[in-house]
Amino acid sequence: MKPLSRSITPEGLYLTRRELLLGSAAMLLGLGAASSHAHQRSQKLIDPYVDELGSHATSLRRILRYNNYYEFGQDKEKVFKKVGKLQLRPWIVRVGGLCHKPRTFALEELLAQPTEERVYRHRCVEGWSMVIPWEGFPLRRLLEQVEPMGSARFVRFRALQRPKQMPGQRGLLGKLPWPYTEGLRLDEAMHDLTLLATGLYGRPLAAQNGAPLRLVVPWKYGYKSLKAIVRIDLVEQLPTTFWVKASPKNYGFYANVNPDVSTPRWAQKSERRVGEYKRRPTLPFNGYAEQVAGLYAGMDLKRWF
Ligand SMILES: Nc1nc2c(c(=O)[nH]1)N[C@H]1C(S)=C(S)[C@@H](COP(=O)(O)O)O[C@H]1N2
Ligand SMILES: [Mo]
Repeated sequence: MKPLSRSITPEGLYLTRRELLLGSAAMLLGLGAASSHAHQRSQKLIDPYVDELGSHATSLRRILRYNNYYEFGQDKEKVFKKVGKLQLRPWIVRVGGLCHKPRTFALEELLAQPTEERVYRHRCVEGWSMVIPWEGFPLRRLLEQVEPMGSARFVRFRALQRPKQMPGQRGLLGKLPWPYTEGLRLDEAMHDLTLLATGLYGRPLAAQNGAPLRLVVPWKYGYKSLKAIVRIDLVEQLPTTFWVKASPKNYGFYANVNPDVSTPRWAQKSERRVGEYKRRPTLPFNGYAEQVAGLYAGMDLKRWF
């Protein structure tokens, strides 16, 4: 079995540069969209991005052009065209609440952390999925630096609120409970699979994928993986979150991928991998049961959607 992660080696960096070169050569030749194919070719020759179950990563082009990011509207195929105005620097992330050493991190400091590559499955509650080669570091590493207090039981995340640059925060969608917020139980947040992503496919994160910093929790529905993080707080009570406030019937706090629990709006038995035609069965915990099922021993996963 392929390991879930590998650290970024000098060869890895070399590949990244090679990929960029091939990509820009394709652009110069006027092939435009061919850059991601050039990229895939270069990866396959040497070390393809494959998850531990053998699935190849979704193409970079698809990952960049099919997005859920309500701050930029509801049309998944248009998000990438609307993010250009978002100002990604300067950027700071405040980490506070019930911890002994609350801190403000400058983005540069976070991006200087050593990173790993993790090829993760991503399953949206709407029934589509992708395989994404993330680059990032475990959230645990950040939380340990602020020293959570014994009373901290949950972690609350908050995304950027900047209506001037985020059209979904104005007009009709402006009525949603902005800013986008999410939460995890502290042990979920400390789990090794839980990442802060800084990039994908060996490149810096694109705005539409949640730049400059984004949460990734691969065994939960995609809405837990909050983009554009600006604040992280350790708290005592289970936090209410954006989608739970907006539509409690269709969204829950735990949101562990579970083919046996459907929501009124979506059945969850199967999913369509973006780029594929036939649906495939959805796996409990999105295929990560071996690593995470123990976190929920004794919990009624039907009740705690
Ligand atoms: N801030 C913010 N984060 C968000 C969302 C959002 O609307 N706003 N959508 C979520 C949902 S529903 C999904 S499926 C994933 C999509 O991530 P991707 O576009 O990088 O594939 O982002 C999640 N994170
Ligand atoms: Mo989603």
